[in-house]
Amino acid sequence: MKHRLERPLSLARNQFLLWELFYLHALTLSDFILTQPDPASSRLIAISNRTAFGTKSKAGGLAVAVWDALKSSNGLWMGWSGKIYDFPSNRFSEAEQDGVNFALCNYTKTEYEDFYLGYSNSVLWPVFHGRVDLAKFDDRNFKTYVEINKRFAENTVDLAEANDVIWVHDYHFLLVAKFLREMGSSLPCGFFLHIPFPNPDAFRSIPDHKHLIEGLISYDVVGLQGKRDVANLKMYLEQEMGAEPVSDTVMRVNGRSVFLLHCPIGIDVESFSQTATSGAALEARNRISTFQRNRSLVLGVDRMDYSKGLPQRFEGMAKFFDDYPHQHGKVSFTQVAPPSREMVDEYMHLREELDALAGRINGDYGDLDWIPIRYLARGYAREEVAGLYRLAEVCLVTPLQDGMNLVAKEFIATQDPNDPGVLVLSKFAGAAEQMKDALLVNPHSPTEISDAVAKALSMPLEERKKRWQSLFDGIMSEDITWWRERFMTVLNAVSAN
Ligand code: ADQ
Repeated sequence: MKHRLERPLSLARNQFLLWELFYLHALTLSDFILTQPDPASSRLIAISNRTAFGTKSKAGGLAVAVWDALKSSNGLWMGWSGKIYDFPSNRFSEAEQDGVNFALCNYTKTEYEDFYLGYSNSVLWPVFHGRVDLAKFDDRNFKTYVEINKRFAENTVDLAEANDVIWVHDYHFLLVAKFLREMGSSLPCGFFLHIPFPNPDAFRSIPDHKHLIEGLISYDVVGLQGKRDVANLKMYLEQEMGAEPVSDTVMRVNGRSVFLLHCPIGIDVESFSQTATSGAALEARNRISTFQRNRSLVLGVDRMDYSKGLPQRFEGMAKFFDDYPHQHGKVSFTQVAPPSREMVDEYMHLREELDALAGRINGDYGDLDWIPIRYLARGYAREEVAGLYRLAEVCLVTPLQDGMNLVAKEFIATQDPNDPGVLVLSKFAGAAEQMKDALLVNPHSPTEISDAVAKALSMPLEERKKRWQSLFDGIMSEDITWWRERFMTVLNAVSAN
């Protein structure tokens, strides 16, 4: 039986935020009326490293949310084309797809290595995920990071019109607003960080931390996934920059007011839920069922990244097979993990580590007619992933650190309400702040993972349904539309004040 899905009333659900703005920031009622998003007069410019240009289906919540926002305002999406050329793209080239305009640049090989692999993914990604030990600090990479941010700002100034509103995404572009301000642009500019904001000491370990924070506080609104991220950023601003809170959400720093917005990203629940019963999803289910026979499926779906806690998860499953021998032959764990950022050393090492661990666990516990752990180092179509989620009795989402984690929400969206699976979720995923009815575990503890899997597999149907319903209601009420409108409501209101 299909569950009933209602169109989210996101604007109504964000009314609370309007009142929060009204009271906390002494905006007048007319400010509100005048500053609500008016697609007819303000165009949205989105900036992110990759765009959805050239993709047939806009898989992934973010691409869909940004696309919809751009389409309704005849907007512009700026980003990297994904191509590497010999010459820098001082001017971006323009394109159009399905009613959305794009301005795309190419990177040179050096820019790709220094800006993308070097600074973004070998300094900011590890440090923001609490892995200062993996960071590789190099002045040259920072210099290129600055140059690319400046180039994006220059092209934004060239392409922007008087009423535009700018929304920048993620850690690749911490400095864009600072350059925009230096170039004289006062257009409303918001930033959303998809990954965690680290504790102040970890952030201070980056030699250029003061430059980075000057960039961040040049935005009017900084959106963060979790309350812990907002608290970390506030703490850093107070300790290092002498910032003073104007209200619960606004900090006064270097003569500017910055709105720190707690804004957890959601998914398109309705669409994901429908995908799980599509033809392609059923086909994927049938294929894995052939392998599973009647065994219970424990599933993991992640990009192959050290922040996702994959070796620790494999160890957790080894502990499960150790501690619960009666489950041998009755349960199989399948981990789907497409390699990413393979040019970065740590990602190559992770691949080798997982190869070795999977081999060891199968060697130790497997039998002639049973493979305990299957690890597939490849990506699958969105429909196929949805089909796998729907079949799984347990989904293991155990990152060591994660801004949010969309897999946790996708799993819940795809379950059969009459026979839902159980979500085992890391306490350190941003999603854990919202999804308290999952089985929450410490991802570093093989015992906690093992016991949670055992508990999930033996959980009575009534308890599974109760937990699932509460999780489902949560992801429905704070879905991708709610997230986008929450951010845009604040950006429009704050920037006009
Ligand atoms: P990611 O680190 O990429 O995102 P996540 O939120 O889990 O992590 O999203 C991964 C996406 O890739 C999901 O939509 C998932 O379905 C898909 N995916 C993963 N493995 C796949 C496979 N094998 N085949 C096909 N699809 C696969 C960053 C942050 C997160 C934050 C998001 C959004 O690190 O914390 O939730 O941005 O803000």
